[in-house]
Amino acid sequence: MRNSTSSSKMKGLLVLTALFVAVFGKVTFEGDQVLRITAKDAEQITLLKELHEPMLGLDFWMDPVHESLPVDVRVPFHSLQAVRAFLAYNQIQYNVMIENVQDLLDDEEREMVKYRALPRSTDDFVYTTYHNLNSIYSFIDMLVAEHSNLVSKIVIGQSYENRPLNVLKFSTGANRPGLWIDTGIHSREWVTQASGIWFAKKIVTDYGRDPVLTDILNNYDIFLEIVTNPDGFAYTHSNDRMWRKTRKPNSGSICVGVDPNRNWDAGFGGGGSSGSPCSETYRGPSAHSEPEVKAIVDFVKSHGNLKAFVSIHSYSQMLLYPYGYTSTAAKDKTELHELARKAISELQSLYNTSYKYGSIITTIYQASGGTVDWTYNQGIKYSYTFELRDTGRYGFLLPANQIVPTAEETWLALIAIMEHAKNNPY
Ligand code: 0X9
Ligand code: ZN
Repeated sequence: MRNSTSSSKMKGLLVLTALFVAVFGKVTFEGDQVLRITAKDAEQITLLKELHEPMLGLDFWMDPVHESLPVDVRVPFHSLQAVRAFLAYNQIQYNVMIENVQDLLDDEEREMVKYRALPRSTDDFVYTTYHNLNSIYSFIDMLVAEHSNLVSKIVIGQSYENRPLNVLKFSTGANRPGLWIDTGIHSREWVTQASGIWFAKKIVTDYGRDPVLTDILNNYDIFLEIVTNPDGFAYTHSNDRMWRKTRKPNSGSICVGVDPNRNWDAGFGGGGSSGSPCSETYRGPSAHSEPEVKAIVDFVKSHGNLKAFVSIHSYSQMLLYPYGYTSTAAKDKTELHELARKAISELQSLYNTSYKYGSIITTIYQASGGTVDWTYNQGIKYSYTFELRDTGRYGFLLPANQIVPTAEETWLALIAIMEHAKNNPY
């Protein structure tokens, strides 16, 4: 995820990849490995940045930033020898996290095809597997049909490829302040959309039964956007499981897509974002250039009364608050920090999953133009972003048997945040 120049070599490689996909349909990851590289000092970090050479085709899941954070990188089979030799020569420590990426994708696919048939109700829906876009859209429609007194679907806009941007609105009365949750703004972070589905079912199940959720919903509306980047998500199923960005072409480049978590008007263009269309952190030509981002911006402004905004990513196991673009502390830092501590202690109480927490820039890395920096600057005090499971054993390829435990523990943290927002009106 780093600035890469669109050199002619890179174009060659990308054209080859594009051709391969056009002919064979889907990118394969046979023989690709994910390495966890542990740099021991700043010099080794600098060396690792050389691996951004476009011909190598490396996919940095965690970029080299400072020695305290391990660097996770997917190395295509054709570059494995070279990368290993480079690491050995420079005496840089690493271990193999994933032996063969394609094996994990085959497991994931085998698990999914077992449940191809569309269920008749959300009770029959399989929450323990990953689903494609059609299946999620049909889940949304079933849920609304089953609980039309509690939940409705609002379409806040269209994606670049004209897919609806669906938001579930859980509401028990008119003119209430709102709480927002989004999942899947980065399309390859599949455990997030899967958790979003589980949250939706949990809300309709618990309303009227769980006193805390009931009290929240008797005073606030909850908005939930499950597939925040539908074009990217469709593409992760059809062509490239590792796709992160949007799918809008970039004029003057053969590279497609913008990082929707660098596209917001909050420190737009600053450090930890790239101006190169081929980069995984490409910020886009201007703030809010992506329709998927603009739709949320318009919604937040026209609603005008959101009190919490939670944007959910994976992976790393972190609960983060603003800022990402600046090391200036947020004015509510003390309260946000204390609430994060409470939320992660609730989360940990279920399966003992441990989370780090703090501001984005101090806890993970500098990222400019991020979602929650913008919502916080709009006056939404309880702006948070999660990085769900795991810490890198499987990374973005979290096995489906961890979906429900991940969603369950995350829900406890979400309830803590929403309850605090309710008890602390501002
Ligand atoms: O780089 C990002 O956008 C986030 N990491 S991810 O692997 N999900 O892409 C980190 C940026 C700050 N964190 C969040 N906004 N979640
Ligand atoms: Zn993400």
